[in-house]
Amino acid sequence: MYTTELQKVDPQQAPSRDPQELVDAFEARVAADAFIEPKDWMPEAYRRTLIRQISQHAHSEIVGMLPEGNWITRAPSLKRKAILLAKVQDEGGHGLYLYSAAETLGSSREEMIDALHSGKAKYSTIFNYPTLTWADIGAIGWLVDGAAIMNQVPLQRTSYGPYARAMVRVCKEESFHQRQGYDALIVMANGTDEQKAMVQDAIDRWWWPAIMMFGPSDDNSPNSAQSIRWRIKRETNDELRQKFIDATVPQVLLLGMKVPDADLKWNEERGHYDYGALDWEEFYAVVRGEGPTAKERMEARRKAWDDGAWVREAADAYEARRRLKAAA
Ligand code: BYC
Repeated sequence: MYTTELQKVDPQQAPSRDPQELVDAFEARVAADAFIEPKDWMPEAYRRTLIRQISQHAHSEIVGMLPEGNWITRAPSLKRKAILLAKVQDEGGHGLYLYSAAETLGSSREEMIDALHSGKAKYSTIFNYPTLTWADIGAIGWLVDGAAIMNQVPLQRTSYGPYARAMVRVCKEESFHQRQGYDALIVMANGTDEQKAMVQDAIDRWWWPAIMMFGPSDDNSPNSAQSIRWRIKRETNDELRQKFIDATVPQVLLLGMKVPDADLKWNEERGHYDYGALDWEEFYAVVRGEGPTAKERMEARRKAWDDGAWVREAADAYEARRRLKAAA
């Protein structure tokens, strides 16, 4: 199921050309900012890096539905419930575009889902934290989707065409997600003392995990240098983290809230905020699958996959019947 015609194309085709010539032509296209498309020749390591990044991105989108999904039945009004439902559904859609983009590189949906469920593939650390209050839902929209946009806007110019094109729509939807999250927090920040305290508490718990989403610092990021050379990544982890902090601190202040970082200070000379040290031990522990809700998230994903078996079987049966009819 889900196998595409593209998977049948031999990725290392073009036997008649000298390998160095193929590499040179590939490098020249990347250097000229031309997109690499599924049927184009590409180095095996480029393909593997893309499958790794795109599939992990897809996993993050569908695991990301879980912490917010928890609140659909508890949203404080019909309006907020409708918005949250639409947002969670959008995240599912993002997962689908991304799995489809990864499939064009020859990886099957089953392989990718297996890698997620067996713990071989990563997904964003951010979704291993619990959503304790309604303010957390606002904080996720604003901070988590905000960090995602900062990371994904440059990916609209990533060198692999299907990934870049998927990002255009994803970024548009993420912008709406970010605004609805901030809007929910503005309402609460202008509410009762209890609501204000909930907003500050949510910021205190989500700030650091959100800025860790950008990944390890540049000197500890094993994949960055090559990914930047191949123009898969257009900006480094630390560059994006800094941009996010610079853009978001004024938004915290506008809410009348505090950033939970005693070392945060505007640096006039650099034209950026200086910020405190990240807890990398916590980051790597969460990457290893030791986050507060990691077990729960994987159990929910496996259950969703098992419960959906009948849908996949029905889709297969429908497709088999459609083909029979078409042949007749
Ligand atoms: N969490 O060499 P590095 C969303 C891993 S979803 C877990 O810097 P790279 C949303 C990294 O994979 C947001 N693992 O790697 C959804 C690598 O391990 P492997 C998801 C992380 O790839 C629903 C190792 O650490 N966005 O927005 O050059 C609701 C070394 O790192 C993390 C994307 O996936 C992390 N935070 O750079 C709301 C964007 N960070 O794979 C919102 C696309 C690092 O070698 N991805 N690792 O075993 C990227 O831009 C890049 O893959 C990263 C990492 C910046 C994340």
